[in-house]
Formats: sequence, C-alpha cells, structure tokens
Amino acid sequence: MTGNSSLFVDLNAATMSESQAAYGMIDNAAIAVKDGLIEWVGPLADVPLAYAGYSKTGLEGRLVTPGLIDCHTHIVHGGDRAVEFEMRLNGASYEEVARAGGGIVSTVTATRAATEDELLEDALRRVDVLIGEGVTTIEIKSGYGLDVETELRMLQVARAVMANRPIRVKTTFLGAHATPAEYAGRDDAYIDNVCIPALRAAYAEGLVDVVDGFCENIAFQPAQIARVFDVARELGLPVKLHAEQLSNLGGAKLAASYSALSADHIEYLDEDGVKALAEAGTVAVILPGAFYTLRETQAPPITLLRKHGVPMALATDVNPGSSPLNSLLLALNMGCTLFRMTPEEALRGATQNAARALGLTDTGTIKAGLRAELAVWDVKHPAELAYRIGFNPLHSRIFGAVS
Ligand code: DI6
Ligand code: FE
Repeated sequence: MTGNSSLFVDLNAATMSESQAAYGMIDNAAIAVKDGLIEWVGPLADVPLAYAGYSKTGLEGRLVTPGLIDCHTHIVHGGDRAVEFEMRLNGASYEEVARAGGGIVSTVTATRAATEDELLEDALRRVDVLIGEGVTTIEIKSGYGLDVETELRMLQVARAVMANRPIRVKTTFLGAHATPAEYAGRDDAYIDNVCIPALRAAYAEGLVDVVDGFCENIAFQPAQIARVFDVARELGLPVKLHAEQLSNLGGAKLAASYSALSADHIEYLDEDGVKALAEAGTVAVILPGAFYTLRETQAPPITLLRKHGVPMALATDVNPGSSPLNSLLLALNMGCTLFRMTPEEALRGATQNAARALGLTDTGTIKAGLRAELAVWDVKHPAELAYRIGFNPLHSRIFGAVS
C-alpha cells in the first residue's frame, strides 16, 4: 500500500493514544492510510469526504491496535543452551554447568564461531515468529561477541534483519554485557581495550542506535558502566541499562542521571530508584520471561512505578540463557499474571511505552501523522490479547503495505 491510499473500515480501534476511553478505544472506526502514514483515524460516521476516493478495505469488525513493539531482545545469537537447561534439571549445579562450558560463555563461543549468514538465518526464524504475532518493530542487542569483530558482526546482522523482513529494527550496543574468558578478572581492561573501542568502531560504521550495559555483581559495576555511558554521551547516543535484575547496585539511578531511555528488569529497584526514573522520564521495561526462567521470587515494584507515574513497557528479553521466550503475547500474559499489571498496561507496554523506550515518536499509537504500523486481530476486546496462553489471534499486519 506504500505510494497508495487506503481507507480501512468496519473495525474497532484500540488507538492507545491519550483519551478518556480505556485503550484509547474508538468503536466502529475508520483509518485512512497514505504512503505508509496514518492520515486520519476516528469514528466511521465522521470520515471526511476527502477520503471517499480511497480504496476501501473492510475488516469485518476486527480489532486494530498499533503494531506491537518488542523493545528488549537478544534475538541475534549463536547456538542455544538447551543442553545446559537439561543438565540443570538433572541436578547439575551452576559450577558444573560452567565447568562443562555452559552459561553466557558458551553463547559467546557459538556466536564468535558463526558466520554472518548463519546468525542471520537463525535470527530470522525467531523474528518470523514475532512478525506472526503482529510485531512491527524490535530492538536487537549485541553483547555475545565481546570482541570488536563479533560485536560489529552482531549489529550488522541486526541491520540485515530489517533488510530481509518487513519489520523495523533498532540496534543496541551491549559490549558491557559480560567479561570474556580472555579478560577474566580484568573487567576494567576489557572495558578500556575492547568495549569502548568496539563502541567507537560500531558508531563509525553507523551500526548503533542506543548503548546498553549490564549493571550487576556478576557483570559490571556502576563506575564501569559510567565510563561506557560517557562515550555514548560524547557520540550523542542515548543509553539504556539492565539494572537491578538480581540485586540493587543503584543502576537505575545511574541510568536516570544519563537521561536513559529505559531501565530494564528492575526486580530489586527501591522507591528512591523509582523516583529517579520518574524525574528523568525513563521508561521501566518489565521482563517477565527472565523472572520466570530464573524462578525469581522478587517481583518488580509495579505499585511504586504506578504511584510515581513511571511509564512501563513489557518485552520478551529473548535470549538463549535467562529468557528463551519468543512470544510477546506470552510476555503480556506473564506481566498480568505474575506482576498484576492490567491488560491495558500490558498492551500499552508493548505499544506506546515500548516506542518511548526506543526513543521512537513515529509509532506505538494510532494517530494521524504516525507510521501505518498496525496489527489486526480476531478478538472482540483488547484484554483478550493478554488473556489467552499459547493462542495467537493475529489476522494480519499493516506495515506500510498489508502483509
Ligand atoms: N540479563 C540476563 O538475564 C542475561 N543478560 C542480561 O543482561 C543473561 C544472558 C545469558 O545468560 O545469556
Ligand atoms: Fe536482556
């Protein structure tokens, strides 16, 4: 439909834009689309005459939402960790798994060994599942290369995903994810000799949209993350941070002090940290897949986030270790069932607030002037999207053109 004009009718629209109605709902709506942009949305009865000549598509009363946005993924990676999963369930300890070459190190080894084509082919199989769930934008992180060459290769593959599929990709540099074996015990040297040079090289090749880090006792301390964020600031790149996932090191406060787009995980975030996010306008990205897989018991502070008006997003965190969750719809369900988010908060977390967590202002709601990135569902009420488990009610996506 790009270069073309369409009027979609016979639909209900959960616009997710600010309005009195829950979900920004417009019953019996129409949406005019021209050249890949939303030109107009409103009640069918109010369609301006100007759109009378547009080719009309009836959607038989279906629900239309903004296309879903998965704002936190590690979907490009080599290999898998199924055997490690099995070892653990057969009683192996963390140390035994590590000694057998398991853990994040095994994904780094597999990613370094994989060619660009192999990484892309694997990633596309996972991306296709998300596209099949109405996802129109995803974020993809590096962070399993941990050397300059492989970090760049991961980001090139992330860009190639966008060239091969009708989906938008935002790339995030996550060199500060872990210290590779060759730098064991020398975290600072890794940051100085590899991570920062890799960031500069990736930036020079136009491969980075955002800079991320993993702030945790098993990863990097706030002072080390700050050194990476200082370079991001110098380059004019926005930041986000894996913070307070397993303990509270003050990562969210650090992120807020750099006006971060988001602080992600945040199970161990306290009220001071919540206030810092609120003041900085930083989005809290909730990742129930990692909470579930790690059998974590400390839930993120949803009530405090609500109290202080921190926007919440929800994402899959798809990765081969802590969150082999390849379904954003299931993440919505988990956000509701595990954390007591409402279905409206969950859907907003995978649309409007997910866009914000990526610094995108042209998608995430159904509003005139935004991109025509929409999902059409065989459901009556938007709460159904978070309600069923293992059921995909997508009818079609509109991504500039219908696909
Ligand atoms: N948070 C996590 O849970 C992981 N990375 C991160 O930043 C774990 C990634 C892995 O185990 O491969
Ligand atoms: Fe992650």
